[in-house]
Amino acid sequence: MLAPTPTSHAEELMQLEDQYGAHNYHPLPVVLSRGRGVHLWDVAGRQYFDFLSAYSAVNQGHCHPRIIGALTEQAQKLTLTSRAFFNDRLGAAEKQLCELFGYDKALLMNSGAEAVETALKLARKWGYQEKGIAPNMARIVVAEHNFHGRTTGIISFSTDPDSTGGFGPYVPGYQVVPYNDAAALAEALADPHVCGFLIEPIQGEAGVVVPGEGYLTAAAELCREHNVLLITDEIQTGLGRTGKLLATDYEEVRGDILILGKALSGGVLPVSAVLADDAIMLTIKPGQHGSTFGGNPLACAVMQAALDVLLDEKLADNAFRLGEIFRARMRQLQAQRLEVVTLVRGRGLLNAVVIKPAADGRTAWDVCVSLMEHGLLAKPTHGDIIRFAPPLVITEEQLHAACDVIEQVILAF
Ligand code: IF1
Repeated sequence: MLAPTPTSHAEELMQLEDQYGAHNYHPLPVVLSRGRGVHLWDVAGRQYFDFLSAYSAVNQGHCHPRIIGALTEQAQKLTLTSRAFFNDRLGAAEKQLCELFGYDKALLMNSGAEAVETALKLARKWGYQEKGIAPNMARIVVAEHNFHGRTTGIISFSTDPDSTGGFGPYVPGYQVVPYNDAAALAEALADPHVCGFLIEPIQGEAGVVVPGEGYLTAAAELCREHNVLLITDEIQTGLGRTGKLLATDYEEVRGDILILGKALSGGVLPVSAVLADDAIMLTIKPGQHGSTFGGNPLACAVMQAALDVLLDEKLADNAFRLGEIFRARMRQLQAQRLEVVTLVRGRGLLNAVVIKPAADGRTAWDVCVSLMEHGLLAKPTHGDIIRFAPPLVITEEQLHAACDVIEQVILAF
């Protein structure tokens, strides 16, 4: 079939992806070519507020000068040695991570999923070696509606048919419990084969589901009681996104294993990390785990700059303060259009607004298309939920300007 003649440069580029790229996404019809701070520009030069931040990987804002500076400086010197040899960046980067988050050791990987897989392997290793679980009998408890990545190991415990359908057979050794239900968790942890409980402190993909006050504390206590490792996946919620350095800081809970990713590099290149104390981390011996790019000098230089920016620019505090303003504005909007905006929830600058489909069938997707036409980019999840997550460098003035756009679009919906 002859493809229709592209009428614009953007359509030409979308057509290229359609013809030569896998169809594993359904992007909004916008083709971006430049980013700086909270703004993105498309190929026609139109400017947008970015209210997705690449799913919270761009907390420091697009192309932050300090992070790009670290990238370009290191890129002229040394990018990759593999871990077959030492390099002059990894030790200092690991030290900065361990001191900032309060752990003995860090294991650097690349994607978030790789860090999650690393954490699962670590928990199992500890379960056999330290908890004395019989070989191949270790089990890990996870929450319903979890999202931890797309590998076959991780989707083995997903409850989302889109993530799991058609990808079996699945990795055994996982048990699903309802999120935010301490009683169900207590029951599951009583099984002596359980070595770990993997949890998102706030469920991102599920639609920014914030657990009840005290749930994380109860989970930590139950894990301690049953000698089970609490594994906190802060790949999306960590690094200032929810208004604290980590989302678990809201309850002063500390994961036995902490998983970080996304904004660990400020969205410049893939960097992820697993942090744990010696009793857990040293159960993995030389040659038992690794990755070609894990801990490469370029990633270390970028990560150190990204963490410096996070702290120097007090991005967690900014997210906390502006998140309160954002939710207040969305709740005002909800009061005006109860038949459209049915729920507003979140912490810091990780928020979601639930949109009731219109009588004529228009959904959150159509709201996002209209937002795009009015200069703001956001993406719906699970049909009716729009996640609003701008870079944490956003100013109060920019936030109000963005809320004006959201208001205008939703009032017209
Ligand atoms: C996609 C979702 C968000 C994550 C948590 C681990 C990972 C992610 C809590 C894996 C990744 C990304 C993946 C991306 C879209 C995005 C996403 F919609 F998929 F679920 F943010 F909510 N733990 N989330 O959120 O990290 O391997 O991707 O680096 O797959 O479509 P990754």
